[in-house]
Amino acid sequence: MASYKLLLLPGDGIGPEVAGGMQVVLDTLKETGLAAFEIETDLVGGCAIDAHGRPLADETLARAKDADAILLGAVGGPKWASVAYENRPEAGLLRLRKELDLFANLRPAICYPALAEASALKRELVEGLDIMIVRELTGGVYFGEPKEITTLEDGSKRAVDTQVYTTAEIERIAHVAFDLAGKRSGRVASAEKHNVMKSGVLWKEVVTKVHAEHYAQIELEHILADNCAMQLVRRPKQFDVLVTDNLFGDVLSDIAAMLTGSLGMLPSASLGAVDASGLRRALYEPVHGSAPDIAGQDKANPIAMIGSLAMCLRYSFGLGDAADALDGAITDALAGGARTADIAGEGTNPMGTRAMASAVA
Ligand code: GGG
Repeated sequence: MASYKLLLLPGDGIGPEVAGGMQVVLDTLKETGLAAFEIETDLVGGCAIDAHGRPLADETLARAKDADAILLGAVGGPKWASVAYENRPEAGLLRLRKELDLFANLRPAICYPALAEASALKRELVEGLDIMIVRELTGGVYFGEPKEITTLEDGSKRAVDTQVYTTAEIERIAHVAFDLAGKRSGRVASAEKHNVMKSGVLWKEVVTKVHAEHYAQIELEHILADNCAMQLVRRPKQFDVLVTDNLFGDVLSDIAAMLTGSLGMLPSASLGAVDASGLRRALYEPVHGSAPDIAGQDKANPIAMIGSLAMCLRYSFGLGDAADALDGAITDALAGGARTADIAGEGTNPMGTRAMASAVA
């Protein structure tokens, strides 16, 4: 039986609870004899600030580099609101993504049949919805310099964030999107704002070139990010693979989440490049944050975290059948009526995090 070394970083808020739910499922996978997992647990985000004074210790980063895959819960919370910006909980996650060069963030937004009524939209608009958002994760305004707040002569302030993209950064994320589309419906929409942003002009130019040179069989549509947001709530099933930059990807995937019923439903994979030995670094995490308002109450939906484990099996370990089985278990649990509070309708008695994880397991 193959054995994989996983680094588990539960993080803050509901992170440890959803990670605990995922571990119930991991134990079941282990019992099936499909694969064995050696799990090392460490700190990231606010809990790491409390323990080490920094949101990501160098030792944790070294462990992350050594693991076959990383599973992360969520980071952040009001407890660390007064921490210096450079040292805030989110900086730990951003450092992990940057240092491991996890440039390709895959965020599938799937509307499970049993949840069509829980969607923010009418059933007919979301039934069968299956969008793959490909968010560029290590560039753009998240990392561009300068990034600062300065004080002007009159005492008022000036804040600057810088959006930077290079040809190489856009090329590699475009390849990921087109390759994925080749295995799906063969359609890619590329969202930017070339009408107001130079980085949008370059984004459109490079995506067009990669398409023409390598993927002529794939259908490509360029769409302005604001129109894309509108189309996601107007007619979401027009999209299959949607590739976009770091910031637009964050915003558009939160919109897409509400089409599936809840932010608690969206898993993600953050992937690096495949190296010479065929391996790549990868981190898997739910799209949602630490939800401090419900932390510690056994209320959080663990499906995004469990779905992230399914993505780990698929993309890091090539265990496609096991990933399909896990996705099927989520479908079945929902079809059987399992609901946490975020996806329970009016008058329904929701179950807790642990009960939902057990239903899937
Ligand atoms: N599980 C995701 C999470 O904790 N997100 C909080 C965060 O740091 N978000 C930054 C971003 O991805 O834009």
